[in-house]
Amino acid sequence: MNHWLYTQAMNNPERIALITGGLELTFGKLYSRAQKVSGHIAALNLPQRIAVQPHNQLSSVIIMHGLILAGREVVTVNTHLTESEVMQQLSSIQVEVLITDRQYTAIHSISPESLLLDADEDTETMTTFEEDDILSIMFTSGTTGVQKAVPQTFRNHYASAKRCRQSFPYDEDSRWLLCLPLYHISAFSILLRSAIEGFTIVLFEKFDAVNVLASIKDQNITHISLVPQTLEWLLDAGLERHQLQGLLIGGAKMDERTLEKSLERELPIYTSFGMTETCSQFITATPEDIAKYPNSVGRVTPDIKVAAPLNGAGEILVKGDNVMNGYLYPQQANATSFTDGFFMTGDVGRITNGCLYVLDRRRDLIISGGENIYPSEIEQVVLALPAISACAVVPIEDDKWGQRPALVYEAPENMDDEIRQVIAGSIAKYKHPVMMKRAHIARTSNGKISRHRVREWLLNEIQ
Ligand code: S0N
Ligand code: AMP
Ligand code: MG
Ligand code: MG
Repeated sequence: MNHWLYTQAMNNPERIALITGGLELTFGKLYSRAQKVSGHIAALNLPQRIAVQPHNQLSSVIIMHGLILAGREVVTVNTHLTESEVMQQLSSIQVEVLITDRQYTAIHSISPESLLLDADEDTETMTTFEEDDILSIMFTSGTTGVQKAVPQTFRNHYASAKRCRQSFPYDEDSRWLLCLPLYHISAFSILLRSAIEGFTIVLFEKFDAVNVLASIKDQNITHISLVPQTLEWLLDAGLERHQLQGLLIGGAKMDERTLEKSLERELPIYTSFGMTETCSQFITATPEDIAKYPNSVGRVTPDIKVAAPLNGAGEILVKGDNVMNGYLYPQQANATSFTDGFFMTGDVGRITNGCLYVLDRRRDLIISGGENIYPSEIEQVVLALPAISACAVVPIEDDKWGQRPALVYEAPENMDDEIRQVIAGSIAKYKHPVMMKRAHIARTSNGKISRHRVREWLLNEIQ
């Protein structure tokens, strides 16, 4: 198959691919700039698997397309992580090169600028790819605290884009506002949909409600992807419909008040459900679906299944070309992640009237502003302090972020400062507990700690 960006550049060279920071780039220009990057990568003899820590900037878009054209696997890394978190992720899948503007000691880093210098030599790039090649690799947090590496092939991405368009209509004349981080599939998928379909992306360096509203009003934005939290912030700032044809909401459950407010303003809301492993949403409720079945995430197709009796609750299972083939790391997670050809999401749902409802998310997952946090990521770090005999991280409700993590720990004396210190050195700031309590933690008869009971205790305590 021909590279999607190559095809756009050949067929529609003058069409606008990207608008950002007052700049406009056509598909022809984007392709030629990405091709130069690809030439640099080839000339430097860089390995097959290359990580990038992308800011939401033009340079990242060019570099990521350049990596794809060079036939490299693009490993995307969250820009907020600490060095130890980055190294854990990269070493788990043997990545030796990272494109970043940060200074790391433990890995060969390349600055984005050095890849963007004009190459003298004429560069030849491959124009085709194999569908089962890996295009990207993303990390997703797991229950055990270990980050899991998710490979996403060309086939996966193409199937996902096709599926997306079926329930969330867009075409080559669309203008899609991109204000989510490029290292997540929520945003990366927009880059690929644009290369496949030929629509224009309006890229935001960071989410800012006032600027996003101004862009929606003045730049003829037709489509936007948001997490529930950023939708709420936009509503509070006065979001109106203007030229919007669709707001794609995903990554977490949207609360009913946010939906009501959106409907009062006649916003064309699409609620969706998906994950990194499925290359973005695989089921999406249209405004018509939502009018009839307000809390559902869309109509079920034959390749979606809930492993439970009709109308009962059970794990949501999904099958299809958009689903990853299996974690690259840890491999043993694959044994418990597939059943009968279906991927097991870990989330609990129910199918009623042909629509899917998400009832409960993956065990103990905390979602803060659309970023996932597993308690064990934090608990493991805290438990490394010898004075701490037990601890539990549980969610508390938060007006701004939806949820934030709180820590309850057991120790002979107050350890707040030591805990803060060890956390600061090893865990990204958005995962830091916003509250700490020292207390005796009750165990079950077999000695286990129940986060559920700790949470109940804490809620009682802080009332
Ligand atoms: C909400 C966002 C935009 C907030 O980030 P912001 O305002 O840019 O913050 P920073 O300037 O980076 O930092 C300022 C301070 O705020 C702290 N902070 C940042 N983020 C968080 C957070 N999430 N929770 C708590 N604190 C946070 C920083 O630490 C910093 O602190 P100080 O000032 O003290 O140093 C940002 O968080 C964001 O973009 N969130 C969304 C991420 C996302 O995209 N999640 C979705 C992941 N899921 C998927 O990709 C699968 C589903 C999917 O594909 C999808 C999802 C949505 C829509 C469509 C789809 C689709 O299917 O297509
Ligand atoms: P990620 O690890 O970023 O790919 O996040 C995927 C997870 O986000 C899913 O497994 C769910 O737990 C959660 N999620 C995504 N969409 C929804 C939704 N509509 N309702 C509830 N949870 C969701
Ligand atoms: Mg994640
Ligand atoms: Mg999420």
